[in-house]
Amino acid sequence: MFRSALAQSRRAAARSARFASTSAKQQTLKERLAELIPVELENVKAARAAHGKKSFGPVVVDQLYGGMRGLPALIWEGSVLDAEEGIRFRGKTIPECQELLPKAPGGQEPLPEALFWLLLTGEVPTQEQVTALSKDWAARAAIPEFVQEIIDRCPPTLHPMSQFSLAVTALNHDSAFAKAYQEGVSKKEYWGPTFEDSMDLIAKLPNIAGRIYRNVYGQGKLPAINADKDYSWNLANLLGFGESPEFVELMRLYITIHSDHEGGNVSAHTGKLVGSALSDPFLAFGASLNGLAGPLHGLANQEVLLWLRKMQSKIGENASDEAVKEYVWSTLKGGQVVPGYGHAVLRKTDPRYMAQREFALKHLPEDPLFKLVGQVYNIVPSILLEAGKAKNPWPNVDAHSGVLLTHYGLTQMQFYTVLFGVSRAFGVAAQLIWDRALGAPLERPKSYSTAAINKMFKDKTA
Ligand code: HAX
Repeated sequence: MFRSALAQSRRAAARSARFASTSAKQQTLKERLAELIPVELENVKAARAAHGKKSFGPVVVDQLYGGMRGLPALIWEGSVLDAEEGIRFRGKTIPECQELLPKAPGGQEPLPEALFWLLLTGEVPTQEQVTALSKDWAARAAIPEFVQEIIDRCPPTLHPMSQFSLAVTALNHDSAFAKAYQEGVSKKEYWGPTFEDSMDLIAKLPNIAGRIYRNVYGQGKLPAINADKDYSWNLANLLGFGESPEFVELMRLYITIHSDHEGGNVSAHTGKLVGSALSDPFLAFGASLNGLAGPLHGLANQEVLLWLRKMQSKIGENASDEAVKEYVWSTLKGGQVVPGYGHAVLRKTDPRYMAQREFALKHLPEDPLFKLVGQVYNIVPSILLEAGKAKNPWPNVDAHSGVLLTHYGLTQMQFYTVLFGVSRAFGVAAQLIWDRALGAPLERPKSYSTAAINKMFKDKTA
């Protein structure tokens, strides 16, 4: 039975690949997806028939107390994280994406539009398809007046991430999925309105982010979206950096590398979990943002800059290695973490850190803060190893991003996680669409009390 399902799915994939090569130029993302969904349904059926009863190995009680580290528990199609090698988006490393994905005219970094296409379909889009996606998102970018008012009424002292989460949650007012569900849409059709909501969500984020930035930091009126420009240019322009081609390039790289990091991290898993209750993509991603706003997750990019600034005010600029070492030890001895270092899965330097370091070496090699980040990179890992607790002493994505943003004049650290949030929507939205297409069920793992665990293992030796 498995063989025939597999053969059937291979035949369907070959048919669809033939179709893709002849009509790729004409196809929109939604049309291509509509072709891929039946193929993937067969793939999943075949994988479950072949492997459904196989064990991944034992679950030990420590995993229940230890934040479920390493527990195989989720299906996530867009990316897989290898502890040594780092992230691959649909099998492609960051350098491969930089090489293969379409770019803006004269640009060197991949367009996030292309990355979204890749995350959703596993295919590299054509330049025309990417341009069409930029235009589609520009056409969907406006945010309802009442959402503008919600943002405008927030006190500037409310953290930008809280404002971001409020605004995204409020977009649920116009959810195509919520409306279709109320009207009795069939399960088989869930993915269509989820796709529309996901496209709207991504498209509206630059206007939301730009409005929060201008409200909080007092930079005046928002410019209109330019439908002839790409997503990252529009985001940069809304923040006041449209005239800086290097900042626009940075946004393209930034969104691409922050988009997805498989499914178990807090923001990705939260979005998937909330979506599994058939909450629409706005509600699901609003929840993701609340998780991203934690200092052990996305807020670490703000914390890194605060930590570096505190270090500079304590030991001065151009401090010696000895002084930096002492400052790192004082952080650890104070019972705090060194922000931007360590990871729950990775055991090597994060390739997202390396991609940003390469960008800095190309565009801002003499920046004093970049030099400090390099100095810290040479010092922190050996101290974390000596301290002996962290399983991964190497830097993660957040150790570098703030320095790049600061260099171009985006110095408001509390805003940094909002940019991470704009990016993370790409990965979460892609998975929400696939979850609804493949009929992913409500998530409901089993929990136990300590008393129940003690009772279960009473009188047992293993
Ligand atoms: N500084 C100091 N101590 C650290 C540390 C760091 N950077 N990283 C880990 N440790 C400590 C942990 O706090 C833990 O201590 P306790 O036993 O006292 O609880 C111990 O080392 C073992 O932790 P671990 O198994 O190595 O790491 P976890 O999987 O538990 O946690 C974290 C992973 C990313 C949360 C952790 O490394 C950390 O707090 N790093 C600093 C914050 C940070 O940079 N977060 C961003 C991570 C990437 C991300 O999600 N970006 O959005």
